[in-house]
Amino acid sequence: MGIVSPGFQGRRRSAGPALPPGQYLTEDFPVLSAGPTPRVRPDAWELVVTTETGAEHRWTWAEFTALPQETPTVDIHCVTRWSKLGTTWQGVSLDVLLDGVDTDAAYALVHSYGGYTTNLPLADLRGGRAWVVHGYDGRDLPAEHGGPARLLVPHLYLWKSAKWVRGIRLGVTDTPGFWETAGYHDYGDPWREQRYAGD
Ligand SMILES: Nc1nc2c(c(=O)[nH]1)N[C@H]1C(S)=C(S)[C@@H](COP(=O)(O)O)O[C@H]1N2
Ligand SMILES: [Mo]
Repeated sequence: MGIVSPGFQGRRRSAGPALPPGQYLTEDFPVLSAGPTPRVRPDAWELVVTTETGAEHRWTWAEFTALPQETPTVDIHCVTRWSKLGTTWQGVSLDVLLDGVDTDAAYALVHSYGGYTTNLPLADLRGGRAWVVHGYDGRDLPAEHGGPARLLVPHLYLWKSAKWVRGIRLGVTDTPGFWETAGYHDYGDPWREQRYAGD
């Protein structure tokens, strides 16, 4: 009854595909690391955001973990084609970290302990879509998954979610990171299947 015609409302939102094209579902949590796992003790850990003018914003572990916390539940998609749905993390929104950072930059190059880098538009770190997380599934983030803390940007392929994050350098120009230099897509939207440069 009424004026609602079935099939003409909210279909994509309620029943849209959970998996981006070319992905399969996994229940376990694979570890993908391009090198050895760095062991960074929290008391030696710091996070640095550097702006295009060279201004630095630093957080010790105590300062970082005292910031307002969120527990996002998100789907993650690796370019090697596994996806994992409904993963729950704990950490700090990039909106909180970037609040008070004065910048006109359009790009971010994320640096990890161990030397890994990855780039993305600064806009993709804003708007409640990116976190620096130190917890997974109610526990401390295991070292192999990026502990003590990693970036989490679930709307892009997971190689953008730098494990063992140590710094974010803001720039007016785009600088490709580790996998982007090796031929992976500069942006990496799983829903547009942007796996490799040119996709
Ligand atoms: N520092 C660092 N971060 C990294 C990587 C890496 O090799 N080093 N691999 C990336 C890739 S390709 C993926 S798929 C995810 C894997 O995260 P996981 O090992 O927690 O599943 O981390 C990303 N972040
Ligand atoms: Mo990956």
